[in-house]
Amino acid sequence: MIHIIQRLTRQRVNRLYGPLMLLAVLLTGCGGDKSILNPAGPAARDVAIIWWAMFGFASVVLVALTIIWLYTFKRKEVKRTPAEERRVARRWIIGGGIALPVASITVLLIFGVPTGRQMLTLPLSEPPEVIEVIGHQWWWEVRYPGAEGGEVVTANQLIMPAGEPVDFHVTSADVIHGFWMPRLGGKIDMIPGYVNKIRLEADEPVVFGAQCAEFCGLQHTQMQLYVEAVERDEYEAWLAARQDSELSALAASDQQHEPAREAFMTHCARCHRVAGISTAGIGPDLSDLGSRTSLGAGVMPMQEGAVANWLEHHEQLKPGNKMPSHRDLDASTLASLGAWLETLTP
Ligand code: HEC
Ligand SMILES: [Cu+2]
Repeated sequence: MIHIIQRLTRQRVNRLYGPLMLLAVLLTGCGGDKSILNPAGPAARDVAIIWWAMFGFASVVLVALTIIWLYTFKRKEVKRTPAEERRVARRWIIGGGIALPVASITVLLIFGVPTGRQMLTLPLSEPPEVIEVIGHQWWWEVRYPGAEGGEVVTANQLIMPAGEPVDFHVTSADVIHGFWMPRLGGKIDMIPGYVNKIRLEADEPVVFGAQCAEFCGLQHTQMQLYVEAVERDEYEAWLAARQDSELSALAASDQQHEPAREAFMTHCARCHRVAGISTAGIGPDLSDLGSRTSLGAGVMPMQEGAVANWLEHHEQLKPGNKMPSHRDLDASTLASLGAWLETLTP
């Protein structure tokens, strides 16, 4: 007897397991640092409200249609003349096929248009901060043209001031990419040869992720961007520490890393910029690499020894990425290059 009960409960639990797991997976979409349902700014909040309203309305429609559909099995045959039949059919077509969609689309536009409008880069009395983001296969170049003391350039991380609108000017160096910070609002295409603009704001200091949202090749999913919104004064200090003059001193700071710098000039300088040493922009700017939270646009966390590990294994860590293999360099050279690059922490 007990045996049978046990078996039955187990079966019941087993049967519930699938739907429960599915629910759990679906609910993960409601939180996290890349969820539109976890808004961190005014535009994203409006988008989330519209999303919930649409979800609620769609649920009501689904339930109503299901009830009507079930009712059609139950109801008794009504005798109608062909003319009556046509009139009833017409009522459904006009009501459900024209009036309902027109009404719901109108309501959607009433709320949707202002939401979209607040992301347009319309003139403001005080011009907002401009941050330029350039998509590359498969990494992000980020430029701060408005920095006091000259433009600042970084890669794979975006620091922005919180509590004020920021205009993002986005473009691409190769194929079409998509700039998307789900917690701040709408996404926008990054198109080669054209600059798209979007205005977004973070309410308060926060850290979250952005993601390339337009399929751009093999490592599209590994094209992630670390975003951090900070207070205005912290933002300015962050920029000041990344002025060329500051970074150049950093790159040349001690004799110990002289061999690594030489190896860099021979093998890496044609693609990477390190302020004060090299100027190329084919790969990510490495001038402040030591201060990053991850490497390879989110492929691996930054920690001691991570850069050497990336240099040695990047072809396995991010297959197909556009950096050539470093198999011609021995492990100790790569280790010294890694150790030096990790010291570049403004
Ligand atoms: C032909 C150009 C090229 C050369 C030469 C090159 N790299 Fe790269 N490197 C790249 C590209 C492109 C990426 C971006 C890969 C990705 O994430 O998809 C990259 C990524 C990196 C990264 C990760 C940067 C980040 O923001 O996460 C480091 C560190 C790096 N390279 C160091 C080096 C070193 C050190 C050398 C010399 C031994 C070197 N690279 C040589 C093109 C190059
Ligand atoms: Cu992309």
